[in-house]
Amino acid sequence: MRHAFAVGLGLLLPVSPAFAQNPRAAVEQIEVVRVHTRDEALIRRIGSLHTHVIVDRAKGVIVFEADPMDRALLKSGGLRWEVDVEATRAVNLPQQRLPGQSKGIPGFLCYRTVAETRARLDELVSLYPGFASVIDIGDSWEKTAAQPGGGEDLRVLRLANAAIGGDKPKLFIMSSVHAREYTPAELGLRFAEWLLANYGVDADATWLLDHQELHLLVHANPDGRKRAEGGLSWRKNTNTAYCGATSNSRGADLNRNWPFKWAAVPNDGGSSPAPCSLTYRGPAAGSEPETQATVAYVRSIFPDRRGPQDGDPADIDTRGLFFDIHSYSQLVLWPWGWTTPGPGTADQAPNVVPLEALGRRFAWFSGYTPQQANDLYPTDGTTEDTAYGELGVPAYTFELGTAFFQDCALFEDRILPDNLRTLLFAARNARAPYRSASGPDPREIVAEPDLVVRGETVSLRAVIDDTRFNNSAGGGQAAQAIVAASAWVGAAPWAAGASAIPMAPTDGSWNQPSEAASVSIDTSSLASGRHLAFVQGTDAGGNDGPIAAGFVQVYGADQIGSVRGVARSAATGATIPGVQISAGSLRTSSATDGSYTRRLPVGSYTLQAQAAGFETLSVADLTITAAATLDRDLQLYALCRRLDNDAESGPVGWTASAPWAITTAATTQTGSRAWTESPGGNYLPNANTSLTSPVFDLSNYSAPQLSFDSWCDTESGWDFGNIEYSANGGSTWSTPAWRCSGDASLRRVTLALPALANLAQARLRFRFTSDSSTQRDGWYVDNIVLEAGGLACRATQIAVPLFMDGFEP
Ligand code: 0X9
Ligand code: ZN
Repeated sequence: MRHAFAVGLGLLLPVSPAFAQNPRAAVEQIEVVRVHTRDEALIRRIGSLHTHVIVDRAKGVIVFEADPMDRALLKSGGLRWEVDVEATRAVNLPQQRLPGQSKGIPGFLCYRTVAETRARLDELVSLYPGFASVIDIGDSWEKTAAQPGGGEDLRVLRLANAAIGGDKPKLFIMSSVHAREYTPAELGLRFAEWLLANYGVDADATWLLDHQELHLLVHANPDGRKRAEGGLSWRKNTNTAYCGATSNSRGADLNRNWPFKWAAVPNDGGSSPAPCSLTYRGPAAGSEPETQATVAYVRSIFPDRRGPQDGDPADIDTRGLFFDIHSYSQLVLWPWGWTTPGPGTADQAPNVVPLEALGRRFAWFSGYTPQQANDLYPTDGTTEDTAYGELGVPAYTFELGTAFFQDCALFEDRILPDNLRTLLFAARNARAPYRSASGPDPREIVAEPDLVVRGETVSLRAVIDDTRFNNSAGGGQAAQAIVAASAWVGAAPWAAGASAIPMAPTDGSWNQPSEAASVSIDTSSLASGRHLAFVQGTDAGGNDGPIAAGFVQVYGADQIGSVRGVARSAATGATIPGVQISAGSLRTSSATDGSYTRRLPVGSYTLQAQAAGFETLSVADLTITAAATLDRDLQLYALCRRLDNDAESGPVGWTASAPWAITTAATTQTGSRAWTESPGGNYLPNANTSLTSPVFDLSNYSAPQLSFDSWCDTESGWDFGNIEYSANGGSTWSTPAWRCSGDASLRRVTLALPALANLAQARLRFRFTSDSSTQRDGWYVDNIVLEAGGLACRATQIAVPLFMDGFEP
């Protein structure tokens, strides 16, 4: 019987005629199915023709998205299989605007639409004229075919400091080439925004924009994406030539249409020839306008550094990095995709050693599983095989997160930070990726002091770390002892005439795979201003790692002054240690006795002082004059608690609609009691029930901030814990300011609610909603605190006389 199924899927025949020719019905329902099989050939066959495939070989189960024809084949095939109801619901998510939602994809405030992305790119160009430009690299299919919607330009955001010339290493990132994959485009855009916002603030952002280029194709498939924004589970482009002009299964899979090894895997094992298939490769290599434009652009920015034979390695000095960001599965993938792994086959890319090493480093930062792209199933005509195969540039596919329509809270809190740091690390490798792949990474670069009078000595420290490999999935990257580290101050290591300053191991000998290192920097010949201090380490294998940088500022004695003082509580006069004090990008923190001193270049500043539990203090018009010390004590006002509910002492004025109640179930581990909307076990279908705060007065209160513990075991994408607020005592309620779904882990959530500032009739609620199917344990919340600052809060804190020193106003 298994045999019959295999034939049906075209495993033993080149292509099942039905599969190749029959256009599908106009609207087709995808169902996620679980097939029980241990037949490797069948698993690979299914894998090559489907997305989103998950194989559990231990259990002998393969899960994939099956269309009606697949299901017909399964029904006739005699295998044990069933529909995964929850997963099916997750790929067919109907999208509804949140109440009051005016931006983002309906139901998802955190993902900008194609139109919003276009506007934001224009805005970035006008905000950062010397750094950002937009390049129109070609048209989407709908634009070339003059379709009713008009189509879109494919737009690359290029970031580089235009004031510094030269041929710079390039990082190319394309995202959301599969339309329904929501998170990749937003990650790409946020990475660009982070770099621009941190120029001159973060040393790495600064040198990356000075000495490298970022080329970002945020929406690699805008036509398809516009469909997916409407809630369709759209993957391909929208070309009406394939599968019928009105079918929602039409279009070509742009990640099977790229020219290198297009359709190369035998027996259609790497892509589908069937126009309605989710992995339809198109009628010819590079047939789609999106592919043509993107490939031409990639060829224009990366020279060819690899020979013509499959086995030719790229030159070790190849510069640049290529990324194609997808979702989902939490994977870091490197070429090849087109080869078939197996005993005795040469399935690895010729540069596999550094490709794998760098992939395992990326996976250290993201926590994802590192593997060769063909590990699960072969694919042909993919983006990263073309970038690497044609040009030799190291190329990677990331699969972000755990869902196409990923919940925003999980995106913001985990996926975004995990992958921003991965991309930042990646960017630091673009100069010599095949060399730095195995080399140690310098971290925690500190210059002390960070600002000196010319001639003073700076101690530059770093930790040179060779251990950051993710060795899961059968990996064996060995960390090697550090043997050297160098610093360059003022000039980049690659600048003509730059001289390396050797660093010394803090413990006296280079023998560990992670070593603290330092060096004293003579500043007597440095020009006035801010200098980048570059650090690079070398391991026992002779591998020079990537660069990381810090800042050192040097001025003449006539260009520096300072500010000093003591940070105290306005209410009690007690000194406050650990206050974070910043003036522009220069920072310090108060000592155990509350005192601080900060040297600054002469000029005018606004000082910001921040400490947990206190209102942020801003001291404007601070004028620093040469060789003088300005005394400025900092009087910090404690934040006032306007709401407080730890569930230990009952509802204390809160209104709990049934079945909300206080439970002693230990799920949240935050005390003996917590609130939950389903104290009896799982929540009910179609729940809509709130825990509502008393009305509270925020007149003359500013910067309200809510924090609480959350444990949110719900059906992801369907059942939600929502935070909403009311400005009128509960008559009307806001769009959810935050919501959770399918996150069964304890988290402390902190939310700024600026809209509630100064309102006399403020109110909050924790509203739980579920749909008709699949119930879980539910939502637990605890230790709810709303704090605010402002005049009304300060009035409760009688200012005590400060110690008057110097010319305190
Ligand atoms: O099938 C794909 O195109 C990718 N998965 S997705 O769910 N985002 O569609 C995986 C491709 C993996 N193989 C290569 N990149 N070669
Ligand atoms: Zn994808």
